[in-house]
Amino acid sequence: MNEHFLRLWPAQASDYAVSVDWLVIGFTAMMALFVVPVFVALWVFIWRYRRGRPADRDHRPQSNLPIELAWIILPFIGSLVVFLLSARLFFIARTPPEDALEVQVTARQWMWKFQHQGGQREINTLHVPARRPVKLTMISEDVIHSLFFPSLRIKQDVLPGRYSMLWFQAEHSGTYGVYCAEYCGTDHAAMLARLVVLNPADYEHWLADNGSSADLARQGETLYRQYGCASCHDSGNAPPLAGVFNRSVQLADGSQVKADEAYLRDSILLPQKQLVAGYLPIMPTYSNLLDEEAVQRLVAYLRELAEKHQ
Ligand code: HEC
Ligand SMILES: [Cu+2]
Repeated sequence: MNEHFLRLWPAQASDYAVSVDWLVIGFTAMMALFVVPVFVALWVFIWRYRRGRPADRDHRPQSNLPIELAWIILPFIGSLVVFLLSARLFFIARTPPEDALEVQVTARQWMWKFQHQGGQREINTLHVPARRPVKLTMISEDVIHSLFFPSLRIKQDVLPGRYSMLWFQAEHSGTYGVYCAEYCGTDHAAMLARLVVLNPADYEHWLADNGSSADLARQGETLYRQYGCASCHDSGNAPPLAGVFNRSVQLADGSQVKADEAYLRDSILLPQKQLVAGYLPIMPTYSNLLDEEAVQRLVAYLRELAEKHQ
């Protein structure tokens, strides 16, 4: 497709990618530091004590405390440094900034679907602005997939029935390869996508050119009316949904949950899974009516309601 596909050392599209590469290079160098002396000594001794060589063979083993301490402590410190550096990167990868741009991802055999907050939708191509954090909330409509951005050095399984998350900040505009990294059936190898990183101004143009008439929350509001949610939720038969997002919800079994995206998704698709305390289990299952993308729109609407509600 383009030069970024099938490169052994992919382009570095983010600062995170640069840090990961330094970690890999540093770790490899440290391993070489441990391994090379062992192999050098191995061959020296093989040579020196080969058969027929009149070498002195009755050395008593003698201890040498400084050497013992050195080979225990130095590798320990080296490994600890690598551990701390990788723990830091892991922490960064798990902690999206608050102001990240949000994109909803739905995977299925065999394509990637992306929904932007403005309502723009694309398949197998993802447009993002450079130098801005982007957070992907991902779910699969069938089997396990895995979204892999080699040029960003990030990869995350995309699971059916459960949201997972990736975030990144691309620094350089360009087009980068995106892969499915979990074998998912016949056309797994063809489950490719492109990441198009645009300069912020070009990104604004792209948004405007691809603008849909309604943003994600408006589309969710339409679904909310279309599927009769209001008949229960705005009538007292069901909990009001205006401020529910991110609130703590008391469940019928006595436990408490935070109404995050995953909880709201499950409430819509599997209403009997977690019953809200004080209500009857009368909510119908929407799993055969709404697909994951529709649920993402409803959740966007409920989120917006909560933001207005504050
Ligand atoms: C027939 C009535 C009915 C309809 C229609 C209905 N719900 Fe519900 N819903 C309920 C009831 C009752 C509860 C509380 C009991 C439970 O958890 O199932 C509930 C719970 C919820 C919750 C969890 C609320 C909380 O406070 O934790 C969400 C979210 C939700 N519904 C969303 C929807 C959406 C979105 C629709 C439309 C696609 C919808 N509901 C349609 C009756 C309904
Ligand atoms: Cu796949």
